[in-house]
Amino acid sequence: MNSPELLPILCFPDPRLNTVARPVAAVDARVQELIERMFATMYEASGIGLAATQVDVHERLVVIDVSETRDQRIVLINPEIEWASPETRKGEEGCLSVPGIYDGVERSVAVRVRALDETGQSRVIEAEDMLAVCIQHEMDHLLGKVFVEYLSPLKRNRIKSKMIKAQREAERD
Ligand code: K1U
Ligand code: ZN
Repeated sequence: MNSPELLPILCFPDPRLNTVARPVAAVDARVQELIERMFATMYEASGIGLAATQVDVHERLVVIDVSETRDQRIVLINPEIEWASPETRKGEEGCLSVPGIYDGVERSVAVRVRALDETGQSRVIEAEDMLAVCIQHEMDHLLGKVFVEYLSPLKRNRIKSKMIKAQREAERD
């Protein structure tokens, strides 16, 4: 079988990253093909998660694989956080839409999420540590929020300038 076609990833500060995603209406062949393309794109970019927003599809769909073996796929369609631990921790985050930038973000250490899987079945996922952080980061993307928005305006503006400069240089080459 052919490998799924990769999708271009939007880069901060592209305003399309601030779009609020709408619910997926039906888990059909179109959505299943999009899931395969998103996993292929995420693995190719060595990421642990990818939200549909990042590939300019504004529907509530996320793919995740935090395993070292890269074979533990998690699909979240129309995810909703049912519970988030009051205990929080500040951890280093990165983002495929903000390449080369890593910084600390305070997140709940555990979450319980309800979502549909790729077959349309409703599932509950209890997550902690890296998976919990990744789920919160990806669900922020679906709300149009990029992790740099948690940083100070000074840091965020520096990152914005750096990204714009890098994008201009890449266009020139
Ligand atoms: O949403 C994304 O852009 C994917 C992002 C997910 C993420 C990483 C780290 C913390 C929270 C969410 C990435 O995969 S960034 C690249 C990456 O593989 C990575 C970066 C830092 C730690 C672990 C992995
Ligand atoms: Zn991200």
